[in-house]
Amino acid sequence: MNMKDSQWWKKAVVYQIYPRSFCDSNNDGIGDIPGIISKLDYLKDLGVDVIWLSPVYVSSGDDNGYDVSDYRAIAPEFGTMNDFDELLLEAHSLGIRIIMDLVVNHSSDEHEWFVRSKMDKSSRYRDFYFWRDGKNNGPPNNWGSVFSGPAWEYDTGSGQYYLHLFSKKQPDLNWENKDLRDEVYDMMRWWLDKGVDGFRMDVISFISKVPGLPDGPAPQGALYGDFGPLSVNGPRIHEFLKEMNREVLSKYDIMTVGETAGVTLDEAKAYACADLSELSMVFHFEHNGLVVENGTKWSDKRIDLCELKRIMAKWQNGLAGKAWNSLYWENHDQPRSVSRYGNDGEYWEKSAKTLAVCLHMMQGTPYIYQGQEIGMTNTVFNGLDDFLDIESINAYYEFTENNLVPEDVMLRRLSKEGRDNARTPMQWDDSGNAGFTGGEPWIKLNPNYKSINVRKQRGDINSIFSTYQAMIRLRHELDVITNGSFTLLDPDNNKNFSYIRETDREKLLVVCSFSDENSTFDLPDDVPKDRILYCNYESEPFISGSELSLKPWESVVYYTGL
Ligand code: TEU
Ligand code: CA
Repeated sequence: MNMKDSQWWKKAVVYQIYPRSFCDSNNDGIGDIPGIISKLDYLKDLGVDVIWLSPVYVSSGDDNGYDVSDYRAIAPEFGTMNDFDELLLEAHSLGIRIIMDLVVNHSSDEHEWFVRSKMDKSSRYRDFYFWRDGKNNGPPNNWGSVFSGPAWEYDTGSGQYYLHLFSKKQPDLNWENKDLRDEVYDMMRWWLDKGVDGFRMDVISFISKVPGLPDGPAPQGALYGDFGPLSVNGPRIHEFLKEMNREVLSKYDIMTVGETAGVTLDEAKAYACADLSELSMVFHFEHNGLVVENGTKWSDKRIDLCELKRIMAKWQNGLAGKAWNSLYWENHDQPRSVSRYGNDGEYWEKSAKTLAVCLHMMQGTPYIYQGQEIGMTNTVFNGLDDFLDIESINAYYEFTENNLVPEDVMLRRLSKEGRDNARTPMQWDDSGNAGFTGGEPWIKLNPNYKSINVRKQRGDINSIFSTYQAMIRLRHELDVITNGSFTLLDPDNNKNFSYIRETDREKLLVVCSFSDENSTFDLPDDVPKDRILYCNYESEPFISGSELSLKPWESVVYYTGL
């Protein structure tokens, strides 16, 4: 079989594991690989097809594993390579595939390549990174880092600066250098030959920089210039990915997903082109951007439903037949979806279910982030000390010390958008530490684990967990979910999110209330109402003529098949 024809990932559902926070087997407070192995039956029960494993490599620990210091070794806190091999074997024996996080826009400053590159200007590794002379007694250009401060760090030893778009312990790798690219491809083959099933590629849209690294635009009052136009979807990005595809990816039956912050619809059509000359699919960030105000996600902005619908529909229709979508509300960088898009108070359960339905009935490969399947919520932060994430801590100081935002306002914004919300331990049961660890967890638990946990929901047909099971089953069974066209209904209705999926043999109508109030919805003519596949209330919605009455956060899926 031509491997490019299999495309098993179009029908697959992916589950993201953030290993540090998933399950701790040895009570040191840190989740680990044996912990994951012990929960494979749980994932099988949920029904997912693929695990995306956030980084488990040896790391300097500045960004929880996204600063890799050895790409071919497992961090001792997560276990051993034997543990990893066992995980892969056991997952495969259950029919679950595993994709690895590939973090190659940057390495750690403790990676051997960087250590040598810093030590010796004449080493072959010097050019693996971006070393530049300073300008006017300052950095080589005006770029700011994603994690605050300048994107350059001065090295007294060599008298030059190196580039780091993220933390200064994450120096950017220079993809212009073919030796570096070959090293990366070798390492990828090494994992693929071991049997892993693909990669999630960290900020892969950042790897090609505009030569000369010119200044970025800096609106008045901005502390730094924006590297975006000079380093996101850069001039050689598609050349690099096509080369990687030719030399590595195309030789294996795998899936790849690019984390492409800053990707546009047109760019995505190239990255995730149906001819599979680059990646299987990409993550776009447009819906995450709905909270951005004055250029920052640290805002009080609430999501506007009509805007959300417009964005989702744009990607559904824009990529149809041309490239493949990925579908996600959550990951380890985003707040919990039931807190961001739903109602994590009175309508916690209904809204978590509705978010599941609304996303999983769309076209594309869905990603479930650990805990999302039981409706885990944003946590409670009592002060700056409760934040562990480098992004939040650095942002706090940058915004408050420059008098951009008062301290209490900044703390409120960090609580709403901070990445630690996603990183609290997985809530397995209501025992001490939620069954995550018998020791002291590395990060505080969400205090609501006594009411929100796996033990309470697994086996209960009315739980959020069961809704996720049902959505996954439907995706496996119904071709229309994978292949049907998408039509958004009533785009200007700010109380519900409804759409039709259709092939010549099947039709789905998905109606989701995103409101705390009762609402009505005008059914279009000729909608399929033959069979209800799912409804999150006990009694189905009331239909009178063409008017459907919806209860708060009600969702229902109607089906017609030929
Ligand atoms: O994230 C890339 C990215 O664009 C982040 O800036 C993300 O948007 C941000 O955290 C939200 O404000 C990837 C990883 O997913 C993230 O965990 C890493 O910290 C980052 O790359 C650097 O490797
Ligand atoms: Ca452990």
